[in-house]
Amino acid sequence: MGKALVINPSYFRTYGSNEGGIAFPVYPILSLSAIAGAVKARGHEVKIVDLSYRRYEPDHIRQLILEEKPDLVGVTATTPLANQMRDLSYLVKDISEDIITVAGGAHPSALPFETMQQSALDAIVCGEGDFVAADLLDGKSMSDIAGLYWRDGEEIRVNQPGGLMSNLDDLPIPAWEDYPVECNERVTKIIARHRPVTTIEFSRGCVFKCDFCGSKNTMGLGYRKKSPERCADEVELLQRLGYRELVLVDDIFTSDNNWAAQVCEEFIRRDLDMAWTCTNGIRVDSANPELFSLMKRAGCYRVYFGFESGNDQVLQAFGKGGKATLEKGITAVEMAREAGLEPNGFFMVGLTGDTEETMQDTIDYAKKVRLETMKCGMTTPFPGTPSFNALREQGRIKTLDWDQYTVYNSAENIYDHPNLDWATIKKYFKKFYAEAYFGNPAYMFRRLKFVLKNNEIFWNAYYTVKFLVMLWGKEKGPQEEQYAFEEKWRPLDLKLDAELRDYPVPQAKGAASRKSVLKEDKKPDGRTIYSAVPEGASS
Ligand code: B12
Ligand code: SF4
Repeated sequence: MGKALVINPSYFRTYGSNEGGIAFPVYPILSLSAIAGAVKARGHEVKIVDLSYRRYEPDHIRQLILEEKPDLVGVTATTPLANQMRDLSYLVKDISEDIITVAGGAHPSALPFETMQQSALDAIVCGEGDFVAADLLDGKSMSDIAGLYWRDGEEIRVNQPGGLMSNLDDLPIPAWEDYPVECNERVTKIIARHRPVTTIEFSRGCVFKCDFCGSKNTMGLGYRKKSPERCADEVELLQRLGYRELVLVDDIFTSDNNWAAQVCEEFIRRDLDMAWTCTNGIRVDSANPELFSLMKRAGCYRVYFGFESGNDQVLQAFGKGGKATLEKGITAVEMAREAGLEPNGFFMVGLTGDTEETMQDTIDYAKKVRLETMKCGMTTPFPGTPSFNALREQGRIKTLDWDQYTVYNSAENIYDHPNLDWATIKKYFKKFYAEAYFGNPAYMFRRLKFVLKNNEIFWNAYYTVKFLVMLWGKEKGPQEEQYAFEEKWRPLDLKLDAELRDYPVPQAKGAASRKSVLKEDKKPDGRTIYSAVPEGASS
């Protein structure tokens, strides 16, 4: 029997500024519970370490590793957390060369080879990786694990990808019971009404191609679903564990209306008493009045719609367009209201194709749709997204220091927008909040009614003050991280103007192997680089 210690790095720096503090979404994350579930199912031990709510303190981790004596340390990371993941890999190797270090998640999946080059990691999972930690603890050789990037002496080896899982019911049940309970209580009232809260997934993937989105790198292009019975079993288990609310992390739960309805019917049939929300956003064109009513009856109380822009040309330009029109957005919100769901919206400024006029359209549109809250972000090109690749080709990406890729700050340090300067983007970002909230009497009246009805006066007043500080207070900016091994980090062998490696997007269609969409390129130094073959071309 082996032991894994799996780490979610600290969000303190990413969200720690006055801009980010208000929206600090701290709750158990699914990747770690999923990996832990698989490790336990194979008879190994696991310890989940969630640093999201506290500072990164290398000595604290060192102590933990010395106490727990794991055989494997796993780290998950988005791009803003990539440098912490690097530092952790050196820290573990400093304690013992024998502990296997492996990483996965959005950033390593987007840039697997580069992440190996930059770190002391033994291996990286590119894409889905539920069973990798369990396989390694079982003693499986790295060369036999599909999709793995791994270190072989000085060489970085790449294994042929294995394809995405075809039947999500084959996944072990996530080990929610092992998640440190303090994480379940910290989530802000704005995000979840009932506590303890945790995350759950009913489906994986998305078939759309918005240019700012990196979800395909892990979950692939396509849509896969758990059976309604399996979804209900998971909710039932969480109910037994004492959870009272679930945040659904699915890219678009309503992608398949019929299946989503069956899931809700199963919850209703079993009389499950669980609140849940579609916090991650659903597309307006997947809205359906009957489905929304069923969702409400099944415990869902809040949905977020991904509107992004209030201009149809911009929707087209960044790859949404099609059926997700502005008209559809307005109807979708009214459908949700009619069904008794709280409609909320996500918007962005600085999108591909945005101009001053179109950003104003977005603000005007946000005022028009009758939402409960509106969240606006400044578009940031994360590695692994089409927009990052395009901006890089145009020479507009200004840094590959992942510490700059924080959530609510310094996007101007990351890139230059093709047709907008940063002063203008920031102006419209603030204007969005000023006009959509405070310059919107209809909204203010609606919100007051909502707050009184739900008895949320204190929290709304509290967040309004924080919000005002965020918008008009002095910018603190992200705080410096205290890395332990920065001087040892391997440099990134990726120049700003270097040609990018082209990584394939996993395809879920028919659960085909990724082989069919890959071109193999054997390098003289023994490495194998795979490139995506354009749709329609034969491999
Ligand atoms: C829920 C979610 C969050 C949650 C939890 C984050 C988390 N790490 O789980 C919160 C709200 C905190 C969050 C915040 C942010 N997020 Co977010 N988030 C998601 C979302 C919607 C789902 C993630 C999820 O739970 N999926 C289900 C689980 C099972 O899958 P998974 O996490 O990918 O893990 C699997 C594999 O990746 C792999 N794996 C992952 N980790 C590890 C570790 C080991 C050791 C192994 C072996 C395997 C492994 O195995 C797992 C099982 O198959 C994704 C979109 C998506 N579809 O991926 C975006 C996504 C990950 N987020 C993204 C971004 C940009 C952010 C933010 C930067 C900005 C923001 N939106 O506020 C912040 C960053 C916060 C921070 N400090 O890092 C981007 C990442 C792009 C990038 N290159 O980094 C994504 C892809 C969304 C997008 N549209 O582009 N996010
Ligand atoms: S933003 Fe949403 S709809 Fe667009 S590609 Fe990403 S997951 Fe799909």
